[in-house]
Amino acid sequence: MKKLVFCLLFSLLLSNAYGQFDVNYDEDKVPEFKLSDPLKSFNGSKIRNTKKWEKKRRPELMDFFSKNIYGEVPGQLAISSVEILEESAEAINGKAIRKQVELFFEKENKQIHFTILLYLPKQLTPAPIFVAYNFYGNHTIVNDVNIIISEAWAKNNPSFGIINNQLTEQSRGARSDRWPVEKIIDAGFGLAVIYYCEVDPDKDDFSDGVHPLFYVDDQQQPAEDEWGAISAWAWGLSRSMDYFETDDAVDASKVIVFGHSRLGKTSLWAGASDRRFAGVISNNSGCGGAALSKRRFGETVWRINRSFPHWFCKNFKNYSKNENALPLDQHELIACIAPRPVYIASAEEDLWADPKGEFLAALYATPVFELYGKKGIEHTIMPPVNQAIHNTLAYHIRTGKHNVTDYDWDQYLKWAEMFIK
Ligand code: GTR
Repeated sequence: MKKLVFCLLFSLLLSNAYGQFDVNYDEDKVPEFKLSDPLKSFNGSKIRNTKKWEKKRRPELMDFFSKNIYGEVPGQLAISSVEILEESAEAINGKAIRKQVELFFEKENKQIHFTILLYLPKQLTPAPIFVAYNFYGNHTIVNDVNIIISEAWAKNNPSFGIINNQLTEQSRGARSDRWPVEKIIDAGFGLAVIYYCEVDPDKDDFSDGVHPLFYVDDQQQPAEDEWGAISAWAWGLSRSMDYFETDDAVDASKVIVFGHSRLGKTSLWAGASDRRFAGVISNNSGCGGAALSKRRFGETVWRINRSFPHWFCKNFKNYSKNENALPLDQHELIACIAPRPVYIASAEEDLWADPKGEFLAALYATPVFELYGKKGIEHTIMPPVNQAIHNTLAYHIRTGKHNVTDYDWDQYLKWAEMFIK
């Protein structure tokens, strides 16, 4: 008996250590919650027109997201210099121009730099583009020997040939299944990618990446309301936009920011905080991205803050196991992008990211799109799998797992043709 009790207690402890008790995948166990109305300000006043939305509601929502979720960027920093590292007019079977552009930043005797790899359709100048981060380096997105391998820190991953935190030749083209570059070019779009760890290495360490450039005196890490990694990555996307505005081959008024998973959280925040992005795509972004936090389905605020303490600002920890104290939810982040086109995409088997919560966030963001005379999500029930809804605010749930697939890109290209081009 004693042994049994001990075993039970031990497994209880173990499962709790791994957070088992905090992961709910049962729709019936989703707690009751009240969502805030995007068209009602914190003081209760009704928002009846776009003027009031722009002047009052949107700023107060953005202010809350900035100071309590993603963290504020502490200052401004312009590109100090640009270097074209490489350029060719014979890429992607002769259909595209390839350009590798390095951006340098300097402040307080510290510097960072990151490289944008661009493929642009030859037949179209200036071209609308997608801009996105990748997880394992620019050289993974297509099997092209000319792509420079980043020297920035990488998380070890033997299947990508990453040991000693360095990217290697072994992973050249290894992620080409997620990046149908030729199809993007054929559709009349360009693609710009950046290795995200060049802007801020994805680890709980604030001594590297862009953060230290803004430290005051002997500051070691961002303040409670200052930027975590997602906000830093969003900052990098905005700096890439600064560059696009100077490149005649890019139509800077038609830049769509795309991201998957943690980088889909980033694309939403980048799109909300920088209105120069003409459109936003969030692929399987889940908790802290498109999914409603208050549903606590799959990954929760507590869980994400515990596993990735560096992604959000420190203030976000106030909402771990305390989601109902949030005066807003992620539908209002999507709303803050309106009236610009936004695409939220889920995957049927990606329960960790809460597909239903992602759909509901799009649905509940709809009134703000409608305020601008744009179409959002018109049906309150989730569409069947693989039946995309293409409005200004778009949504699909596809079959399969947490990933970026051809189905996803086929939808994005069709939608971008309708709403961005
Ligand atoms: C998971 C994390 C998710 C998602 C994903 C990813 O481990 O819990 O929020 O961001 O990583 O980025 O691949």
